[in-house]
Amino acid sequence: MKQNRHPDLDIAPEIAAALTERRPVVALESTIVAHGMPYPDNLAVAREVEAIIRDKGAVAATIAVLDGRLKVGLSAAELEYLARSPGIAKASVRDLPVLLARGPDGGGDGATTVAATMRIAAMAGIRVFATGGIGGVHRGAELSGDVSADLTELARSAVAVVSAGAKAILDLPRTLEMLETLSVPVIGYGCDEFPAFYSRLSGLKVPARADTPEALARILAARWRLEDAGGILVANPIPAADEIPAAAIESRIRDALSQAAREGIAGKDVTPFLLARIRDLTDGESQRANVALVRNNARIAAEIAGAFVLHWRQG
Ligand code: PSU
Ligand code: MN
Repeated sequence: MKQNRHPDLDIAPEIAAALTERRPVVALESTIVAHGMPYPDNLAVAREVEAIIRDKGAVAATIAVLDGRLKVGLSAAELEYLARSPGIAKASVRDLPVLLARGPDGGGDGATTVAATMRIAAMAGIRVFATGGIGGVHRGAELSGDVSADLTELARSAVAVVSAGAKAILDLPRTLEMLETLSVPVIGYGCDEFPAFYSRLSGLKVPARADTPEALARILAARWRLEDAGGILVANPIPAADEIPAAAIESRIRDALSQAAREGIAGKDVTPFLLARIRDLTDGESQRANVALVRNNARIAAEIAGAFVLHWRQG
């Protein structure tokens, strides 16, 4: 099958068949499993999210790097291995060549971030991807220079990322500015404000809004008729019943940020450190919100994927 011809790519047969037949497929990342939540909740959530996608009539494609192979679709044992291995590398796009070159004998395993998952999904021909929140411009980036490669990948890979916005630990106004600079469409799903991950509101307007999967599918198809192949950020707010108002969580975020600064946490360790600290400081409430928004994103992503394949087939 065409998708399997790439020398580094292993696409599970069920997913390859769905892609060939133009049935809906939704990609899922693995950093959220290995580094975003502790075991065993991470495994339960990963399985549940795959089930939500299946119940909506789409095929779930969880992506990771294992034994130096780009894996699209994981077995139950592979998913469990990722969930139980907190020491596994967090792999963004820059890390992929090193992991591939190591191969099976030299530690060629990695949990893929939004950026790396987008790249691999695009290589496989998967157009819709559900996550929690994307990485972006960190607070204090004017000094640290810490800007997630999730943003530059959104400018580059032809994948729609369904998220609850960017993580609240970030500098959201600068993240939106950067997305504008990178010419990435940001579409509010049923909302006019850019959601703030744990909360529905950020005070920042989204440049455009869509209210149905069909409306989004039309935007996706139009994006990819243009002569560039970048991505789209779909901003889908956390359900009202599950949100933590921004005012309630902001002081916890600040506490976690100052602890990270005191302990000299930098680079790729920043995001996992902050998520874990905020989970402790909120007695697990932040993680309950995180799980709720991931579920919600999976549901919407499956609906968008369904609408998109119809649109794509009809041309
Ligand atoms: N959102 C979550 N949990 C996570 C992440 C996002 O709810 O663990 C991960 C994603 O994989 C995202 C990464 O791509 O954090 C961003 O890390 P960085 O800021 O180092 O690029
Ligand atoms: Mn970073």
